[in-house]
Amino acid sequence: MMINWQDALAVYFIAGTQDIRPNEELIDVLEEALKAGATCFQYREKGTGSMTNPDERLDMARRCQEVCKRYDVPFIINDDIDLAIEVQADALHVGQSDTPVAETLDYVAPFGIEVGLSTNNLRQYQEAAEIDGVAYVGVGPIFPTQSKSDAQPTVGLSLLAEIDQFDKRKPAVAIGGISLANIDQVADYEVSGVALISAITQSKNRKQTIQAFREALKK
Ligand code: TZP
Ligand code: MG
Repeated sequence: MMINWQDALAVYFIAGTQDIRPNEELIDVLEEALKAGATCFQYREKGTGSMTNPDERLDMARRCQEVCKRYDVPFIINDDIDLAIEVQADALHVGQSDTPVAETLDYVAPFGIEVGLSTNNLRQYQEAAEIDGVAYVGVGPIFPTQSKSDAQPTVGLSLLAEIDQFDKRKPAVAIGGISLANIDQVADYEVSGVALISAITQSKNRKQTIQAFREALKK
């Protein structure tokens, strides 16, 4: 798949089984989100309540990937090189404290798997922008988040403002605590989109929620 990240990042849904309400299934929430217009999906099985059994993770990854294929959206694996290669994911997303991005690229690029990188400050963003193999950059956490217990300190909208001062070398996606209550503030900056966990998993009306995000972003 040739991925146009500028478009694919618009409403970037992230989830693992740990993020799903007890009465729902990840696979159904994913299908609902894609039907409603989410533009890509990252399988992130991580943190309290996540599945630790590799076979179960592989099975879940395959099921999620099948749904993404049906909706023709990129399927991304969070921070698991082996799993990304095993399922031939479209992309692998890594953070600053995961396997170094150069090493990650050496592993996955030969398989045609693209790489996204999280950044938490201007220096990291600029470094990421210099790395040819990095397909897109995550920027955050913009606001406080309940979805990641070891999240970096909140960077606020000011980091988006700083990044806007530079020539955009990479498509950027804002992450962390983004909701319909603050999307208009985020949309003032030159981001390709927003990465969301709770705004989608906890939504009472996913269709309405996702359409409202797309409208706010004019996507
Ligand atoms: N990385 C930085 S913040 C975050 C991740 C994975 C969690 C985002 O979740 P939410 O619920 O959209 O704040
Ligand atoms: Mg990480």
